[in-house]
Amino acid sequence: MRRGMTLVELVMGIVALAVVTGGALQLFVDAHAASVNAMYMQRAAAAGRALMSDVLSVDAWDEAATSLTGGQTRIATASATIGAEEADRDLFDDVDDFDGAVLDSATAWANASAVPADAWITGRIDVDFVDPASLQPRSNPTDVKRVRVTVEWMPIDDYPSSLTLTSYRSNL
Ligand SMILES: [Ca+2]
Ligand SMILES: [Ca+2]
Repeated sequence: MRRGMTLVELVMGIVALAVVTGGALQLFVDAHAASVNAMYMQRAAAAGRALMSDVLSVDAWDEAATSLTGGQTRIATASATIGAEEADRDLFDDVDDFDGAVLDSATAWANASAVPADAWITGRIDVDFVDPASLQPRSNPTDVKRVRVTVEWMPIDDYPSSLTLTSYRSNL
C-alpha cells in the first residue's frame, strides 16, 4: 500500500527544490550579466575602432613630415616629437597630435568624427615612441610611434571592462 510522504521527506523535497531553483536563478543572473557585458564590449570596440580610424586618418607620422610632399618622406629621427602643435582636432595634422586626448563626454566624443557618444564609455589616446625591434616604449625619439586607444566601460561583476587597440606609424 502506497503511503504519503513523511514530514521529513516533504521538508527535504522543499529544500532540494529551493537549491535547484536558486542555482537556476543564479545561472540566469550570470548569463544576463555576461550578455550585457558582451553588448558593452561590442559597443566599446566599435567606439575604439572609430576613434583609432579617426587618429589614423591623419596619416602623417610626425609634424616635421607634414610639410613634406605626401608626408611620407623620411625625416631626421631626432627632430620627431610627440604632442599637439594645434589647439583643435580639426587642425590636427599628425598622429601624435592626439596624444593624451581623453574622451569622456558627449562633447569630447563629438570632436572625434564618427565616434558614438555613449556616456558610459570613456576613451583615451596615447602615442609613444617605441623601439623598432621590440616595440617597447622609449623616451627618446625613434623611427616608430605606437598609437594606443584604450576604451573603458561600466564594470559588471568581474568581467573585463576595458580594451586597448594598438597601431603603429613609422618614419618611412
Ligand atoms: Ca601637428
Ligand atoms: Ca604633433
